[in-house]
Amino acid sequence: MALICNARSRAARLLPQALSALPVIGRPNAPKSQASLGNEPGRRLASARAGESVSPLSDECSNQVLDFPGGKLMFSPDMRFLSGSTGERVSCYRVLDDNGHRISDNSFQELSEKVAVKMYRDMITLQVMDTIFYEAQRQGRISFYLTSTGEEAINIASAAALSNEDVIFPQYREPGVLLWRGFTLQEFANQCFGNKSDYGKGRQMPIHYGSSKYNYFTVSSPIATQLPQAVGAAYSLKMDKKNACAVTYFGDGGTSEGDFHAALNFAAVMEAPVIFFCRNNGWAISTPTSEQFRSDGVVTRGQAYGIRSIRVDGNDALAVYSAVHMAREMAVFEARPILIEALTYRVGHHSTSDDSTKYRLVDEIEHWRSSRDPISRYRWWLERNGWWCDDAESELRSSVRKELLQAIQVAEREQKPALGELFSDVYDIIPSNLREQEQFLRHTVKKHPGDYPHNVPA
Ligand SMILES: Cc1ncc(C[n+]2csc(CCOP(=O)(O)OP(=O)(O)O)c2C)c(N)n1
Ligand SMILES: [Mg+2]
Repeated sequence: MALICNARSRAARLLPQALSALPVIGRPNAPKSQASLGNEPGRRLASARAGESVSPLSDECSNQVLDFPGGKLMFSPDMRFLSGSTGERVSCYRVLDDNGHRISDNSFQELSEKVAVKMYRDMITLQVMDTIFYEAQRQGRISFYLTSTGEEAINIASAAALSNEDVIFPQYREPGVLLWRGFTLQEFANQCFGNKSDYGKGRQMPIHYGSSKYNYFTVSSPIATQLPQAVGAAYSLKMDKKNACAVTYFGDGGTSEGDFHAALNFAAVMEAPVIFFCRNNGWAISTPTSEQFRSDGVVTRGQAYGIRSIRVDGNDALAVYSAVHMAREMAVFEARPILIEALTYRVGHHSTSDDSTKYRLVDEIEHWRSSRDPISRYRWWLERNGWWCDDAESELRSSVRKELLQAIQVAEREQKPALGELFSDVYDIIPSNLREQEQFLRHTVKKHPGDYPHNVPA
């Protein structure tokens, strides 16, 4: 590290580095004009307030440069705190306006009719799936459900812009990524019903999907744990020289976890090819984002960690597709992390255990449902291209509904995993405390058969 000064400031060069980096006020060997400013706090401090413009440096100290890890930086005689905000809010990239018209002179990633139509079909499938599983929960047929309503474009358009080799670390509101990759409605139903064909063997709550076939790590309930895991996986992809990245999804609420910060820093320092995809939907159950952070959302935090970042309209499928496509190129071919903040709204309740009208205005929900719906906006664009019509729409909706009802019937009839499966697959040799628990469980089920399902094989 070298301190570069002109000759008259030679004394400063002899100071310990830490001291020489201090503000000049009160510094014993600072030029007189500056040291004396410290005795006039009113005048001096007024101009030191954050965000105020400061006149160009006039004396030789303006020539002082500190060569510090991270690059050279200027010394300043002005005590200036960085502002807590950037002033102007970071703008939001979009391709389609609210009526599905392309904004002129807009840069976006072209997509073929085949991909564009599959995107739309999958958005509709996700919407129908949400409606029917939600109803199934209300009928008591499954224990829990959580919809992606309002976030269909985020789910499907982001998935469409990735390669199937990219490894996904989801939160829980992104089943559309799995749908895009080919997970069938029967596979979704098997997981929600926790039957023998569920890959998790019924040990998890509904919506905790996972698939090794589709490089989709199993959803894990504790918020944000997937972020550092994604960075580790991304680093491993880089070491193996794979043309793939890790992609992790999370909500605005997830950014309040320490794991978010650890992951961003880790990724930046290790130059890991990972895309951090934040769905900023305004709410973390009943906590609004105003109680979550004071920064300009999430996008500015990426920059603070040295990560290239963008804010996109999460309800504009073409903007999401374009941003993720570009993010992937940069992550994989430049080996760097990227942060995407997609602005959207959680139109549904948090889950079937929630009633969001208790803490937010119905008008707010309705505004997003009717005026900012990502599916209608994308459909208008498709129709203008001549790629979609009313007949295709009704045919698709009824066939998905039929297929899903059939899948639910099959999943419901399917046997449950055997009781012993609750204790398998973790240890090679089951430890004594788990064996005791298993015996206790079997004894309790025998004693109170009416309290337990009859269709669980011993
Ligand atoms: C570590 C941890 N804390 C709290 C919870 C309870 N919890 C479940 S979902 C959730 C809200 C998360 O909100 P956000 O990340 O914005 O995602 P969204 O539900 O809006 O998609 C909370 C607090 C949890 N699962 N894990
Ligand atoms: Mg949220």
